[in-house]
Amino acid sequence: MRAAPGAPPAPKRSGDGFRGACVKLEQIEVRHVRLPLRDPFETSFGRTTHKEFLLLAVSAGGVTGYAEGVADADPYYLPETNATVLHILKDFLAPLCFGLEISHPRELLPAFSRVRGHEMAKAALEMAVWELWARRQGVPLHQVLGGRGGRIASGVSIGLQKDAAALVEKVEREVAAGYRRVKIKIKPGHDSQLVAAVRARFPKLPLMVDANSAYTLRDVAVFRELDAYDLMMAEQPLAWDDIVDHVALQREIRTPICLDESIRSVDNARHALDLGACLIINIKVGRVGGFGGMLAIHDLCRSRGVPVWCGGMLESGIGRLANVHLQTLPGFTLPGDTSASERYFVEDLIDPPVVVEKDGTIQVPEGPGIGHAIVWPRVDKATTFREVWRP
Ligand code: OSB
Ligand code: MG
Repeated sequence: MRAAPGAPPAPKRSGDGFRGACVKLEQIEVRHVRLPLRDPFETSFGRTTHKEFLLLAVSAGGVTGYAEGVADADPYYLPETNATVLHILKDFLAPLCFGLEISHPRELLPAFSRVRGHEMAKAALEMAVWELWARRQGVPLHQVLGGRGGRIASGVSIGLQKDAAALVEKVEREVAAGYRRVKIKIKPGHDSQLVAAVRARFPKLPLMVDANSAYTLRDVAVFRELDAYDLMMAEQPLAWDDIVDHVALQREIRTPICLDESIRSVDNARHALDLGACLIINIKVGRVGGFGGMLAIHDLCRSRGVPVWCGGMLESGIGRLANVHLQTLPGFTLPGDTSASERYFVEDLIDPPVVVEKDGTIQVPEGPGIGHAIVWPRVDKATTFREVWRP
């Protein structure tokens, strides 16, 4: 059932959990989930064989909302880990949240501001409340975010391969599958020759590289070389917490820089754009404190005509669907890293899985919340521990 546009949502039950239109959380469940990846994923910062994440379930008034954390087991992409996220949630954010009467999930990120940093922990809880918010109104997540139904364009992120020939083969497979944009991972010693090999085979392919912070300003020659290959962008060439050196690099090269790791708040985004550190921004909702941070960065970039796209963290279907919904906002003008479930997992945790059609698009679900069923026996099988917290 759809709520009339603009009409206040009708609480499903009065009393329990819902004070008028407010949400007061009654329970937070956290699971640690470990799911084997179909193929290992290698970047400049390491090789991943299993997806390990925290799955949150927040309940109020007989409705439960779900979200997948984006932290990894290790601090090699960004400083947070699943262990730090669990600590910050359990000891700070959950108690804080139990004390709130939430009249809109947009209030959560500001309410969390006393906790400095820990964006992934904030996002996991905040996103679960948004998902609950949508389910409670019986509407898809994209509707409460201000997006639309329909389809989104899908791109693909290809990890480091054993050599250039293996990479080209992999690109061929993904292009044949319909993906609208290909991103390849690079690291020092494995960069311009890889790009040259892919470009030789696909002269017109929308192509980009992602360095995951593997370079310094001493490597400017590598990026000048990459300027010859008509790349859509170069993602996060320099340090994970840098803005200033990226300004210097962007002045030296034609290829647009896109920031990923360096953007963890709307203020980071504003600083980067004001200074000229990048021309494009990768938004990962879990990296920017949740949907509130995503919306603020989206709106800022849209007001300045700066394209954004949605990054990925090898999410299971639960996080993947959240990414599908948020990409229906109008500022997401470039294909993101949201690919089909089957590229990552033999069996995803949702039914149906996320599917990419031959035209390189994904259907946006219309059911309540994330919109596809969570397959609990599969989640149970992949759960290594579980905690339940109450006020
Ligand atoms: O930098 O975008 C990244 C995966 C894990 C951590 C960081 C990144 C990535 C990817 C893969 O590029 C995106 C995906 O397929 O989910
Ligand atoms: Mg990246």
